[in-house]
Amino acid sequence: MFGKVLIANRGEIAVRIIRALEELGVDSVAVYSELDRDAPHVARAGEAYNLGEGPASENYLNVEKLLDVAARSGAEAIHPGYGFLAENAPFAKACEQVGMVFIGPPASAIEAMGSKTRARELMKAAGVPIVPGTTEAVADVAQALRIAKEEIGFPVAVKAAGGGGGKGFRVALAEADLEAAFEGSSREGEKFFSDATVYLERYLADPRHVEVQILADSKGSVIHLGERDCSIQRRHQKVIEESPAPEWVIDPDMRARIGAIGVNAAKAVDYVGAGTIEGLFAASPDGAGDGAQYYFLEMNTRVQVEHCVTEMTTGIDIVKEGIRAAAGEPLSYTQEDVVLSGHAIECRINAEDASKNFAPAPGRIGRYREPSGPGVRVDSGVREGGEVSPMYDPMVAKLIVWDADREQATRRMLRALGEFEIEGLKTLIPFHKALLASEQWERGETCRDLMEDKQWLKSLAFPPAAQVPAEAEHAPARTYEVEVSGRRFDVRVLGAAPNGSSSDGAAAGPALRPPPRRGSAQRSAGSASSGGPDTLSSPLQGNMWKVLVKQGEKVEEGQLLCIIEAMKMENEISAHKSGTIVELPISEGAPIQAGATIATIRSAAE
Ligand code: MV4
Repeated sequence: MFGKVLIANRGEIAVRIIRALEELGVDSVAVYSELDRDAPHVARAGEAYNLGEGPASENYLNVEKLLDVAARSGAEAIHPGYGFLAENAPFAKACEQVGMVFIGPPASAIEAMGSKTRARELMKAAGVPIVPGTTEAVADVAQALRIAKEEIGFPVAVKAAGGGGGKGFRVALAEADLEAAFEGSSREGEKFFSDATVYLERYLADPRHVEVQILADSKGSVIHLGERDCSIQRRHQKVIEESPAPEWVIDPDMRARIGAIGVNAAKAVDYVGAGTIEGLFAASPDGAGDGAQYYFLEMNTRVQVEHCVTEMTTGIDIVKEGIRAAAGEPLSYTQEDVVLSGHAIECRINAEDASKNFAPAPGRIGRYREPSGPGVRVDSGVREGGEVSPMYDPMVAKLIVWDADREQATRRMLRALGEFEIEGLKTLIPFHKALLASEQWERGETCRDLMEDKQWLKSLAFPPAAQVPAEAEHAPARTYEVEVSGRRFDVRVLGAAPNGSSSDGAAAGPALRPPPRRGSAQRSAGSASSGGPDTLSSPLQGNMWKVLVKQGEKVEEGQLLCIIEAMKMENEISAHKSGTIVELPISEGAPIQAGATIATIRSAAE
């Protein structure tokens, strides 16, 4: 086993890896950006190195700096976590070249799975079922049209070869849509992966996203740990994951079939470590009633965000097994040792406002209390008083619960969500509470209708008390605990405290700065009109990906105005109020700073 490992990551996954290393008796080395100076992963590691300020490209993604710090600290291996350099074959090779172990699969496996066309070709040859379609690049629209008409049939999915996770994914329902889908997919592939190559798949109607966890060692042993159902997604970002899939969706026979497919896929690329085969589960392809099918979609050659639900149902520490495999040790388990028990659910607690199109809601965390009790696990990378920066992933914590079955796990999750206290910023907690209480969830549906239901999402708006009204900006609320006739109540008093007494909650524990008013898109004080401030500013720094409105246009509150791409994520920005767009100083493709004006909207009454 290694003596010391550097973690080239931040947030909850860095903390997760540090914990695994500690249990293995391995020293940990954290790295951090200037912004993360006070982050939990820094405090939690054995030693930590500042990689400097600036965007991730200058610190968490800077290969030269990482390898330099790894060498200086005496680390023998680097764990990339997920995101950042996790699926970067050149980085895995660079580690190899300087004698540093990359904790992950061989660079060749990352490369093979990185090209989705190559992966489809390899999987087909290995007998792994792939979604019907092409395994080679489609040259142009004319060829796409011929293949779609003669071989696949409409509707077809057009996907970017360099893509994955939904990037560059377009659907052509009929012949007339194909050109736009082809061009859109190709453009997005070029933009995000410098690869305009696209391929075609048959478009499956409302499939489930079902993936299987794999562990492999360097001796050739490959096992699977059962499936995860991640069908609840928003713009291809998973928000809730569970394991196993609802029992009426995947039966033991199908589970064994999916497991075998995962093992074969991993073996075909000589995989080592923890990995995931993602696939689509179609109850009845084409509605033809010819039985359920499972198709390979892509492989994630790293530990995933949602690995925790599998840890809960198997009792196997996936992160530790991955580190052991990289150190050349055999897996601690055979397939026969893997026994699935009960049901686990994970909710991603993102700093986002579901009622405003899941707008990013970075800011400073006020009071913060994590839930606990039986069957509850929280993996987080934040703490009270910490800042959630718009520079990074909005996921601040993962709440995972386990119980004997899906129904009880759901109740336990609702209980734990109720215990979770995060003040100062908006999170997906209200969204998760509402979704898990829905009939759609109870029936184990993919919930796509809910995720697109503007009215339903709007109903999840945060109570006005949480959004300090503009005129009361400097008059924070105080909370008191009182007893009335012996019964205890929490009372929240708004406005300035009398006699200049402390403005912090009398019973709210340590004095905290009033949480800054950040959130969805920020409102700056415009003209004091009935409709509130006119100016909508950008909550984050990024690139203007799409502008969906024009100056002079009338918009409704909540209407999508533009999409800002930041950290490879598309962030939807919607109108903060109804009115006419009198100013729109943004253009597609241009960079935008946090705080910069997106639009000025004047209410009709003015
Ligand atoms: C598909 C599909 C239908 N047909 N491919 C790809 C990335 C992943 N985030 C979702 N992807 C899909 N690929 C074909 N050929 C539908 C989706 C899809 C989806 C799948 C399962 C559960 C939720 C989904 C939400 C949007 C798109």
